[in-house]
Order: sequence, then C-alpha cells, then structure tokens
Amino acid sequence: MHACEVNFDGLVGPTHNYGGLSYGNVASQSNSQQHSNPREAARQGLAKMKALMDLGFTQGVLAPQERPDVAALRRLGFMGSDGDVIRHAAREAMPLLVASCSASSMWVANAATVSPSADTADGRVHFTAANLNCKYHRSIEHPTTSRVLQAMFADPRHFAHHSALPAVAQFGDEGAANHTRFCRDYGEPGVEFFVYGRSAFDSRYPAPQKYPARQTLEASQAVARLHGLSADAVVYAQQNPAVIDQGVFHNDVIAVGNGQVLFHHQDAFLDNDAVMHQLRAGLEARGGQFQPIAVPRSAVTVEDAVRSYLFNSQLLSCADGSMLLVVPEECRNNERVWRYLEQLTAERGVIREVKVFDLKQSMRNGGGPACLRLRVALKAHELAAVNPRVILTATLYDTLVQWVDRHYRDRLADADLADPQLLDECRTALDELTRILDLGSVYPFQYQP
Ligand code: SUG
Repeated sequence: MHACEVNFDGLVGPTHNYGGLSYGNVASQSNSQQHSNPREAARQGLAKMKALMDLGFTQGVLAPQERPDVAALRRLGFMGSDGDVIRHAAREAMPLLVASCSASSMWVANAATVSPSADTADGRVHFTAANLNCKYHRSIEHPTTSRVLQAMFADPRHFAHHSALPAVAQFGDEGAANHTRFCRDYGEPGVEFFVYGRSAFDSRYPAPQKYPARQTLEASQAVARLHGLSADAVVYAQQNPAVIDQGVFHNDVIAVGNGQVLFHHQDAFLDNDAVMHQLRAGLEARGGQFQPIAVPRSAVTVEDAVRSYLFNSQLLSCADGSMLLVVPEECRNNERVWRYLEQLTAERGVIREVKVFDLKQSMRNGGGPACLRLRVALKAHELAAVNPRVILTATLYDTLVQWVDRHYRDRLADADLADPQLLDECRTALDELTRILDLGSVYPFQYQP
C-alpha cells in the first residue's frame, strides 16, 4: 500500500518575539530582547512550505496558539478583566508575561511524538503530545496542541491521541525532536529511535553538567509503551552529555534521519558504536540496510553544528530514491559547513541536493527547518482521513499569506507585549484561521467565553 511522509509545519503565531526564555539554547539566549518581526517570520515559514509543496512533497499546516495565554496568567494569580491581567503581569512580573506571549508552539517538532500505523500494536497512527515541562513557556502548549491535533486527525479508526505525560521533570518529553524512525518504505514496519538526555530514576547514567537534559529515558519508554511499539523495533540511545553542554538541547540539533539514512555528527551519542550496531541490526531484521553518515569533528565542530544548524535540516526522499537536504541559510554562511555540504553532494551518495532557506526569524530563537515541522508517515487511506483543509495547496498558501499580512505586526518589542490590544489582534486572527483550516473551536477564548 502506498504511503508517504507528510510534513506539517507550524505556522508562526502573531506574538513571535525574542524572550530569551530557553536556557541551554544558545540562539534564544543570545538574541534575547531584540525586536522581532512576526509577519516576516510567518512569511519565511510559509515560503518554505510552498517551496516544498512545489517540489511535489505533501505539506501540511499546524495552527499556532492563543497568546498571550491569559488563562495561564490567571492560574498564576493575576485577576480582573483580560486587559487587567495583562497590565498587572506587565507591572509585577514581566518575565511571566513574556513567557505567556511566546509563539514557541511554532516549533512543532516538539508538539508530539508520532508513530505510524505500521509500527503500532493496534494498526493506528499514534500521537502523544509533548509535556515540554523543562521550560514554563513551553509547558503551557500541550492542551491546545492536543486539541489542534485532534481537529486535524479526527477519525478514531485511524488515529489515536494520548495526552501529555505527567508534568514533572522526571517525565520530561520534547516530542519528535528526540525521535526518528527508520524504515525501507514509509508504509512498512520500521525501527523507532528514541534519544534521551538523562535517566530520571537511575543515577548510573551520566548527565550534562551545565545545561539541562530535557528528555528523560523514562519519558521515551512511556511513549513507546503508549504507542504499542514492539520492544524489538525500538532503540534507545543516550545523547552525549558533553554536546548538551555545548548547546545541543534537542537531538535534532545534531542528527537527522529518514528512510534508512542517519545523518549525524560523530559526537552526537554517548556510545556511538553500540547505537549504530543496534540500528543496523533492527533495520536488517526488517529487510533493510542501515546507512549512517557520520560527520567528523575534523570537518564540522559541534560549535559549527550549533551555530549553523546543519543537522536541524529536513532530509526528504525524492522520487528517484535520492535524498534532499533542506538547510537554513546559516549553513551557507559557515565556511566549513558549506564546504562539507559541497563535498557531500559531489560524492553522489544518497544525499544529492541541498536547498537553502532563509528562516532567520525562527533561527534567532534556535528553531531551524526541522524544528518547524512534524512528520507524519501516512498510508493513502490515512491521508484521505486527515482534515483536508490543513493540507497546503496553492490556494491555501495565498489565503494564509493574505491572512498574515492582514493580521500580523512587522515589529514587536517587549513593551508591545504589555498592550492588551495585541491579545485582541491575536484572537481575531486565530478565530479567522480556525475557519480557514476548519478546526472548530480549539482555543480557550473560543470555548470559554
Ligand atoms: O524549545 N526556543 C525553542 C526552540 C525549539 C527548537 N526545536 C527543536 N530543536 N526541535 C526551545 O528552546 C525560545 C523562545 C524565546 O526565547 O523567546 C524557544 O523557546
């Protein structure tokens, strides 16, 4: 049965800003307090979606969230009208207002972990929303994420949704950013690869010294159980704690996989040889042949990888069996990285082409091409069951660009977040968006008047 991978990209929300909220994410920290351009950010994301659609890839759209999150501020004790809540927060606790305004749901690689139906015990596509509880501003995403995913993948005969894991650091879960699936064909059973930063319950595992390890082994294991994955089709690997301390806050900052290929840095994993061995054996047991491409530190340092986001790329299967690497412009601006990519494509191996995109607005918060998309491998009848209005077409692209131009500001600084008018603008925009994408009432302001 024909199957394909659909990339659902997060649409950047109207409050996109640089809050400096993510300790351990170098870009987020170094661009803190700069003014942002939400309109440009959304347009850059849409341009990538459109370009990939034009190349023949099936492309979907995932809606942003309601921000500022007034309900979250109320839970922290701010009271009165919505305007009062925002004004009080701005006066008394600006960092909390900034966190409640983050458009971080755009990085949908962190929205959920997805297992395709060929891997799961009940033959359905499984989704577990990520609790993202390492950072407050991200921990408030999952309830709306779950509602949006259910509005997109509604048919219970094909899709199963699990709510986020318990909201404690011991079950810290960052979704698909730490999950990769290897397979011969998207519709065939594959090997699911879960990468964690630390163990919460077993002190024998090393942990980073400086920056937090966001994903725990126990969270990854829970997701694998919820999805009904068979034990022999799952590989767990610990991230190298030393690279977390250099700013690799998710595995997708240092590795990307697709089909039978794993493109990764030499220093990505704690025990690289054992990890490669397990992945090779797992894929061979399913009739496949594992193809790792390890980038040596002599060619690209971990620092280069973190600055350029070389591995936060999309590795896409082309019709002729080769693969395309979608990278941010920062890769072309880094001499060593660009030289490596030129050599890689000149070898005429599996990765034959590189496409470069300007995603600067997102990159300044540590979000590259791979962060912006959630991959869902779907068989033809499952794709037919997806809400058709979230699949990108030329018409939907035009509609969304016009929608962005109508509703988004082109400049946002901290002081603007304190303006209650921004909340009204955001709600008006999102109300219209739910009609464009046929999502129903997914936002608190729509069902809690
Ligand atoms: O969680 N940045 C995000 C970036 C997420 C990138 N995702 C993947 N690698 N898959 C994060 O650190 C910064 C927001 C701010 O500082 O305003 C932020 O949340």
